[in-house]
Amino acid sequence: MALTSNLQIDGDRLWESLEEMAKIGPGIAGGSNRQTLTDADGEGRALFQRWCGAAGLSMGLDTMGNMFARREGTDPDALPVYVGSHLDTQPTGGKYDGVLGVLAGLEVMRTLNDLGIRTRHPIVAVNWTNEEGARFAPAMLASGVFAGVHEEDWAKARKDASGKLFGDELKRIGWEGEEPVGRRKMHAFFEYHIEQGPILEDEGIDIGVVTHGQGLYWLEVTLTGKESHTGSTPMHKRRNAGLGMARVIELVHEVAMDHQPDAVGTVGHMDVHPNSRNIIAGRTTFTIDIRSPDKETLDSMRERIEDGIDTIAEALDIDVTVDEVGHFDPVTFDGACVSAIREAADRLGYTHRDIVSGAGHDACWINRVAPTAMIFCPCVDGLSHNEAEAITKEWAKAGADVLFHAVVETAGIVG
Ligand code: HGY
Ligand code: MN
Ligand code: MN
Repeated sequence: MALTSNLQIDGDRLWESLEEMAKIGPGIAGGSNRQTLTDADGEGRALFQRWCGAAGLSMGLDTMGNMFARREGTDPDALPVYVGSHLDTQPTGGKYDGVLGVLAGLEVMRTLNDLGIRTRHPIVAVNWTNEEGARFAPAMLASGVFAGVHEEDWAKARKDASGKLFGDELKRIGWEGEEPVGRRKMHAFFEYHIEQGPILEDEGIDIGVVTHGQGLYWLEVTLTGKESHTGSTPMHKRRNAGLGMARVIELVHEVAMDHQPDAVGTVGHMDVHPNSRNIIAGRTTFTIDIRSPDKETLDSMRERIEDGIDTIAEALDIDVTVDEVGHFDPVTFDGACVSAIREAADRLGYTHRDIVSGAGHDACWINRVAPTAMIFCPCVDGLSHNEAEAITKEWAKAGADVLFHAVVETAGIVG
């Protein structure tokens, strides 16, 4: 049996599943707040598990809470084709970031069941724990442990803002598995995700064929000056950590602007101590997020920013520490997997273009241990990490059709 363009997923069922999942951990403005290892995350996992059980899939769970829902192939010795993303969201996240890729993976299985198609390779739908890195930094934490980038103990010792440990929270919600993390071998991994940027929508294109992912550094900076009275401390006698942070934020922006059109630089997480309106900030802690598709550019941006921070600290007589809390080099995805996606889009008659991922994804780590590629669908105004994140049912379906064809083609139809 050959894959023909009429073999497509059930777009209504996928959409209903997205809407159903979005009811768990709702945001306050119509999006999602299903942060990793919260009770809401646990509920979302349970719903995914129920759906997988109803589709006849067997569920594996590893010691980092990664979920693996398996559909048997005709050749049990053949390495499975994996397909998935993440169910956790930002605190003010959208309903589709990550979730679309997990539920589209389930939809691939449901469609195979409907069509009675058997594949040679087994197929496994995945939910990676803590992709967002919002509650426990860094992002893509559990896929990073799976790919051997992070030690499991280090990951489980990561703390959230209230001092809770990742490992304790994973146990608390009851989703710590027995399976040692990282043992699974993959024939290939496909991740379907919203673009989280404006290119596909602006160009009126259905499918992003993701050939590369840009590299990233997350640097956590702490500036320490001296708290003192805002009214009675003369300007020349201040050690103002707040002013230091403001100058670093400007520096990060300037360095990114010097490497347009691709590089980006942001300070998104900021803590000010004691954060009182009439006390000069004695300490500021903030995260610098810089990204570029080019490794040399990325490294030179980091160097220029760290040198600049030292100059700012000296000028303001404040102390500084800089810790790297996240990093991966720019990623080149697997040629054969990328071609399978391109051919699927062509077969189905969807418009497509090659694209570099601006955001980080679990696929960026899994690409180290298996042939990997990604599919993007457009999102409204390119907006993401915002509760107003939106896609259309048609966009969701088109990408899931391409995912279905790419995965099934790679898994080999037996009949
Ligand atoms: O930060 C990222 O790029 C991803 O959304 N976690
Ligand atoms: Mn995501
Ligand atoms: Mn995200």
